[in-house]
Amino acid sequence: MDFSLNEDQLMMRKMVLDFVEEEVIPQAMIIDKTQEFPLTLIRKMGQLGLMGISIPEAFGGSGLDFLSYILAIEEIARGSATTAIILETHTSIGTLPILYFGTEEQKRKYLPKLARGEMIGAFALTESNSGSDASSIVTSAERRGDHYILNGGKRFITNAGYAGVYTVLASTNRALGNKGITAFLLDANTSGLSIGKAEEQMGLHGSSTCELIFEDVIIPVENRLGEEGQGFKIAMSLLDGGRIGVGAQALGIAQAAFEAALAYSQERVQFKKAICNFQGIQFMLADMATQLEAARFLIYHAATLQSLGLPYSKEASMAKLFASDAAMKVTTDAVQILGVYGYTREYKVERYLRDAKITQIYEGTNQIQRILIAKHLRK
Ligand code: COS
Repeated sequence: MDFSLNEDQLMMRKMVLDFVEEEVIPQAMIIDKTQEFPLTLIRKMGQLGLMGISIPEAFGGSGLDFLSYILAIEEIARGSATTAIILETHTSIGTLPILYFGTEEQKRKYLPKLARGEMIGAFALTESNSGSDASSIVTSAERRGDHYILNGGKRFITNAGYAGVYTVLASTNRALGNKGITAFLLDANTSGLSIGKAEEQMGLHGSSTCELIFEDVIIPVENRLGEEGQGFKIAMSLLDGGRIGVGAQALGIAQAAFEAALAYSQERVQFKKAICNFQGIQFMLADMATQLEAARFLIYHAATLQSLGLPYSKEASMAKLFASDAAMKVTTDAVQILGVYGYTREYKVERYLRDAKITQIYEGTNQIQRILIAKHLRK
């Protein structure tokens, strides 16, 4: 497959690179320390067209393809994984559900605001007792005439509290299992919706991960996304794209860690020479560079298949699995190369290590990715 980027993709990547160098990197350590949600960067991403990168121009977006979006996530994650996951959630599982499954009216209502970054998107599937087993959700939506009554709760919801709209998965018929799950668009200001516990996380400081509580929330029928019972398939198909996004996030973090380790190894002198001249360090750097290259190929391959409208579930799982495992290895080795300096908060590599870990967990653990890949091998 040819990964030579077209003019639009190259221009977009250059624009993102400048934004990352000038505005994201200088803020990243501050965001990590203060743990403040980076609203200024999000507004700026809205002005640059990044919040609507995958939305057609007819709905106020930039109208770029999926690979362009993935390139943007990779670059932003190189600067700040926190900022990248906000954009990734907003796009892959916050905005694309409406673009792919929404009615014309739903698209007109939400997409322009999401594209400008005036509204942030989020996705609410996970519950306290439903993680990997996604079809075991107990949040219920009961039809009553022209509306549904939503009760229950969600856990670990990225962008919660800042999102203007949530794609919520709820059971409309428990007896039907995954075929009784339905998706809804829930406006953040709807009465009965409240934001619960905010999680304190190992990494991604400054991102928001909270509980959602639903108490007799009234959702009009026109806010149902797709048909009753289609919710599980909608969620699964969205997660396929989301997983490529998480892979790109992992890749960006790993790239940053590699660059930091390489630069340090060229400056750090021990035994009268820069440590990059020792074969022990060279082998580590060579392995890191090779892992990055392999991850990049898997991610661009999966994103290109998505852009072309070809099947890509297996490739998305492979990309996410490989890139996130590579990110853990590369960030761990980066800390090792910086030695005790790398273990301190004065250097960035310990942040990269903390930020990388979640990429092996969210949007489907790497154990789930292996199950999914194995299922495809049987077909
Ligand atoms: N796209 C479209 N449809 C899909 C799909 C996909 N990627 N994956 C599965 N489906 C469909 C299947 O075809 C099946 O439909 P039929 O019954 O009509 O054949 C249906 O969905 C159920 O699929 P399956 O039997 O594989 O579902 P399981 O309950 O066994 O669950 C896993 C499968 C484990 C893969 C799923 O629960 C999962 O992805 N878990 C991880 C959840 C996750 O990623 N959470 C992250 C938090 S959200 S940010």
